[in-house]
Amino acid sequence: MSESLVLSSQSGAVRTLTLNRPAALNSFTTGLHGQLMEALDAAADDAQVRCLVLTGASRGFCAGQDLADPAVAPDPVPGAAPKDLGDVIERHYRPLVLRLRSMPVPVVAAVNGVAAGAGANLALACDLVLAARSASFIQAFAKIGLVPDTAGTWLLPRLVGRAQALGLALLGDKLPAADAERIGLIWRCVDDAVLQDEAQALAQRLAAMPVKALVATRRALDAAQSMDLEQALTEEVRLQRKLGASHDYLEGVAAFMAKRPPQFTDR
Ligand code: T3D
Repeated sequence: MSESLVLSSQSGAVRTLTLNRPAALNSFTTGLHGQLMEALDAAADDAQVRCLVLTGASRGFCAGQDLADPAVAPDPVPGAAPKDLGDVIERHYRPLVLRLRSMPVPVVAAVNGVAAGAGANLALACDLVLAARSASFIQAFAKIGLVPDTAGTWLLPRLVGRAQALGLALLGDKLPAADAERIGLIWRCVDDAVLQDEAQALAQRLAAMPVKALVATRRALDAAQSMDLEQALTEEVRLQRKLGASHDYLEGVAAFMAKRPPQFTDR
């Protein structure tokens, strides 16, 4: 039987996926990529799942690409042909980000420890990022002669602006979680002891909300980045027309009028 590189658990409508290569700080191998994609697809296809939590086993969240993986490690033989890293990115990291951003449910990253390289941007590609106070974010790419990938070039300036994005990407320094919260890179930093409980509570809260509208909100905010005001307003018309005809909208208004808690079911 193959090793479980991604652990999956379910609590109510919340699915939690745990990256599980702790000896190498949950860094990515081809095997981990394959299992994570499978787990994300399974969560997307399961109507019982209304929110996803992504976290890491043991002391790290994810140290990015496993640099010891023979598929990517430079061949030490002088004159050896370079590995095609573009191929690795195209086959694994690009689809991973697109999968995350098209999940039909909100995704919470519970960053339990260091998140470096592609591991940092994996977390930042999630909808809400909650990090333990001892966690940190490192754009490690420049230190090994690469550019930020896993959507780092797109995410960083949008999250924190060009000045901070360049500072993080060019220097590759370790950014403690509290500073990541301060500059707006992540949603919240919490004490280590409560991280997983807080992440589960946040996920349960999101799961009880109108998930379809939450996902439409994520998409609208992303899409508006490349729209002018008029286009964004037009898109809001389209989305509100669609959501206004949904069960969840009827239920939300009915529950408000009846002063009772809503029961949202759309996904
Ligand atoms: O290459 C391509 O295919 C293109 C794709 C690129 C995407 C990327 O993600 S590029 C960036 C890759 N990641 C890094 O450069 C980060 C490398 N790791 C570190 O800088 C440090 O490990 C950390 C700052 C993340 C943590 O430091 P520390 O002191 O807390 O832990 P450590 O002792 O360095 O690591 C613990 C173990 O994990 C250690 O193994 P050992 O000595 O106990 O057997 C270390 O080698 C291993 N480890 C950590 N990161 C990686 C790794 N092994 C393989 N690949 C890693 N990325």
